[in-house]
Amino acid sequence: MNNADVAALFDRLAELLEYDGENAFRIRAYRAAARTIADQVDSLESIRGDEARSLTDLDGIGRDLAAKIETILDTGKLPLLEELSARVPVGVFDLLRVPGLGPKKVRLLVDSLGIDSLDGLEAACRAATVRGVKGFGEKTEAMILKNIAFVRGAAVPRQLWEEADQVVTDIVAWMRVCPAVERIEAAGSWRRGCETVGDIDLVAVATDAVAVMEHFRRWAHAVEGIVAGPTKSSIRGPRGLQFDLRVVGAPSFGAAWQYFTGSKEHNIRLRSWARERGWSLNEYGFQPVGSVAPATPPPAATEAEVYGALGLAWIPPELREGRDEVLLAAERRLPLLLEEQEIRGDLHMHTTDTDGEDTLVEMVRGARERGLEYVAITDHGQRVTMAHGLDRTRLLEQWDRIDRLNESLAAEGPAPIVVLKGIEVDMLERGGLDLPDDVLARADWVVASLHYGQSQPRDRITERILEAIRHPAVRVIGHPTGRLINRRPAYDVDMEAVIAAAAAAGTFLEINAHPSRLDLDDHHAAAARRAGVRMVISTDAHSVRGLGVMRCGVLQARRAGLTHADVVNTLGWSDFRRLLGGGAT
Ligand code: DGT
Ligand code: CA
Ligand code: CA
Ligand code: ZN
Repeated sequence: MNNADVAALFDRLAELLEYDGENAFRIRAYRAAARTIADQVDSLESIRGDEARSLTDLDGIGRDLAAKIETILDTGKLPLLEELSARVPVGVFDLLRVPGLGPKKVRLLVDSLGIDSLDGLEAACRAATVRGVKGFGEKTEAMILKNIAFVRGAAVPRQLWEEADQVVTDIVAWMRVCPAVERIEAAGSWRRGCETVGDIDLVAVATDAVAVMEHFRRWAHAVEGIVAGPTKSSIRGPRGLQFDLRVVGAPSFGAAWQYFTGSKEHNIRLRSWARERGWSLNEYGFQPVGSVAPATPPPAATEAEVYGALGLAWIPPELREGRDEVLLAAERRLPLLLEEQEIRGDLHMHTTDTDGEDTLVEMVRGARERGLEYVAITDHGQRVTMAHGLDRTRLLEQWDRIDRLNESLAAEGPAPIVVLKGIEVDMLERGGLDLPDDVLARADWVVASLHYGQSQPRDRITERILEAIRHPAVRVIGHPTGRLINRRPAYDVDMEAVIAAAAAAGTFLEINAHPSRLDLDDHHAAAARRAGVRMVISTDAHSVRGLGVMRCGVLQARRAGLTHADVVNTLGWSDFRRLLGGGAT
């Protein structure tokens, strides 16, 4: 059982307890525990095995929860969850997957109409009996019908941030065309830079909300309406993606943008922080709570006003995950997050010499147009036969071309872009690298990656990576966990050991900026930072266009709280050259 598995069991438990009408505190405690566990980089096993640590040291984990975690680790099961699951009709699990139907609503439907399956729910909606249940209406019925079809259809996986970003740009531009729109901003997980996005949340200030909603539904990429109201509408757009739009008054804009940006966990923390200071905070603004003399609520037209009224610095959306950001904002200790324009070089890219689409010269020209000062060309080593990986002869031939390219770039004028002679070596299944040490010793920049033997046991994979980390020629470990979002989970690797070894050896870890990789992820990158490991954000571009994903890597780094000092390729060329040591170009 890894941490995510354990967290999923607690989330499931919370859901079933809520269905069962259990008290809110207990439910919240399990949800908080799930979150804490999912956020841990160190495995629960290792925390439990460490004499200096205890599961009860974790935020929100008391003795009872710690005992439950131990049971799960030992048996793979949670007896309380098994017990509850056995009591709940099987069909209820399907009903819980219908968007817009939480556990409480499902319970009402089960109890009052005896519904116990998606078919039953659909029939009841068509027979218009659902609207008779307290809290349900005609609109809810229509919403349920649409969403049932959705649950039955191919489950739409969460969209990659970069894909979502394209449609966000499009709809925001479309909404700005509407004369009634005074301001429109996107919020939610997109704004927080999450690696995947479930739906798109938009907040608008408008003179005429009805006109805004009409305009919204006329968006060229709208597939269907889901909910249509005067201040709140939802539509389905491309690839099944849902768009929620809220229209608010200008004085509430800061509160609304803050609210719909979330995360839910951040909002919960912020609200309790506000409450402790005498204010209730919702998407409309502040209200005094429990004060004898009614105080005038502070303004909430901007986010800075909302956070400021609570004695907090404005918190960048990427940090709003309910970790420690509220405390840091109170103490004015928020990290000064990395910005994309601080990136000065790109140290992982491919060319037509292996599996890239553009030539060496095209890639370098593309990088120069992006304003980079240096790049490393890191085609695949010979093990990657599918990509026609480079053997010694072909690699040395490429490096000759790079020497000549640098000469001609230098002849064009002062401060030319510098091209480093690099390679992405493969960590072989049996250990070792796929090019000999005497070749690697001549490289300016070596990225070591693991592409084969990904299903080997944890010890083997970890050992292969540790060996690469300790290799004198290896500068950075490429996409250290190998995960591909929505496609393939990470290989089984002991990331604590990897991070510790990287710190000891002074080897860097990559944040691969490809939208499907984002590897290291935010949790691992934060852990690496705490361990004193420096990171390299690289595009792993296989084309000139691919150089554009740097911003995705930067977003992930920001979510991890990284500053420019944590990221090696923020160094200007002269500093970076010093870091490389005498040998470089
Ligand atoms: P997603 O869409 O699954 O990628 O994630 P989000 O974070 O965009 O979540 P979404 O679309 O359900 O809601 C947008 C924001 O609205 C969310 O981040 C925080 C706020 N919000 C939604 N539901 C709740 C809630 O029950 N309590 C609180 N405090 N905030 C909520
Ligand atoms: Ca959302
Ligand atoms: Ca939403
Ligand atoms: Zn690569």
